[in-house]
Amino acid sequence: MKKTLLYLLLLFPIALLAQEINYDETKVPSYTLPNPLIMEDGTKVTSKQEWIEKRRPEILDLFETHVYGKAPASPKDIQFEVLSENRYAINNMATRKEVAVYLSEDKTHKMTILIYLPNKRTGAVPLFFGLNFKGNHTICDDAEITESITRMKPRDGGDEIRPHAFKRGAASSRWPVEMLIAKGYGLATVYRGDIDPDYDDGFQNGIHPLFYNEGQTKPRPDEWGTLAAWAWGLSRAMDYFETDEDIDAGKVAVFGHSRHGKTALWTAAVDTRFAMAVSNDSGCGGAALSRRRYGETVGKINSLFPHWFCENFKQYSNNEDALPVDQHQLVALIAPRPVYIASAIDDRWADPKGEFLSGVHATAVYELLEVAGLPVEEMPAVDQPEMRGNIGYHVRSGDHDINSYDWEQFIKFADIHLKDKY
Ligand code: GTR
Repeated sequence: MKKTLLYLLLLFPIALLAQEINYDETKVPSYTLPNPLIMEDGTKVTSKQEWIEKRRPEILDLFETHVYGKAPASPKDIQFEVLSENRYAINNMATRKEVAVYLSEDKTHKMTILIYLPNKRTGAVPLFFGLNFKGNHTICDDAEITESITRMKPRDGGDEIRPHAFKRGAASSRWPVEMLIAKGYGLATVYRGDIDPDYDDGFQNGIHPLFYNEGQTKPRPDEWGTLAAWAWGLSRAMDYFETDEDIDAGKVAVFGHSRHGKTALWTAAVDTRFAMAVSNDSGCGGAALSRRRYGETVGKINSLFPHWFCENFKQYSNNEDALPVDQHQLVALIAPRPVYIASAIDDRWADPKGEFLSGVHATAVYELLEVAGLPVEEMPAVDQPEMRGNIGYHVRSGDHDINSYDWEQFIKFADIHLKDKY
């Protein structure tokens, strides 16, 4: 008897959790999305100028206050140092540079940007730029990349720093360095742990404490979580790109897979210097509409990753209709710049359809700005990319990952939007 009770008690929360996750399209609740072209006071936005001067800042502020959190301005004392440079990388096809960005005056906090630039170039090159999960040395089997100091949640009271946790080149299937170089693009990346390690430690170990006011011990409810901190770090790399004459800082595409896809979209929304954004399988808190509650939900993401968003976002767990924004407005913040949204059909956790619909519902803003957004309202078939407008989309066959198929599409899209100015 006792055993049965215990069993039921154990099963109950599991059943509850299982119930919460919906993968049935017919069970997606009906919802009304906030209209990106209606001001919070009900006024319609009818001109470019109204969008740029009024509605865009309003939406940006709503996302900062309720979703990602406000980040500080760039520090005035930011310093860069080229740590290494080799012109004979990747079979002499590329120049590899490693650049330290010191995020504090005393140089205690630095992030290292790893950059590959095609040697076959006539001037400054366009660049794909994004965070990596496991360290710079994992993106390519190149013996000379400095191993990142990998920082992860300590196990059993152990150390946060885990030397040699990941092998050189371990993530190379996700980073087609040679393909990008051959197509005339540079590639740059930063290990996200250099900015803020990806676990909940009460915001002590990343860059947040560098900006606390006297007596402050954690971000305020409307201040940056980890995703906004990563985005802030990507902007500091952009500060460097603007100083590097081999890089065309006006043609940088910020990209990311999954949590880094969420970050890429937010980075491009906040920092208009990024010319293009690519979101791969970014899901909840990325391109997927929160109100659909399909796959990962706001409640789920806030409990699994309490450090990713600002504290205010927790109010919307299982309360999505109260959110003053939804993720199509995040895409709209990038307008009129090109944005590519990629999904994978088996990645139901990320809600491929919800990712697609963000593009559909951001389109009105692109059109107001006199460019095409996503020119279709029905989801394209699997492996049939849509890239006629400034919002590109594909749903690839297969599961949650970023692979060479995805990259081929990103490059085609960049060829359309970045190369013409190249
Ligand atoms: C999952 C998370 C997703 C996505 C993914 C990833 O566990 O629930 O939101 O970000 O991780 O980053 O791979």
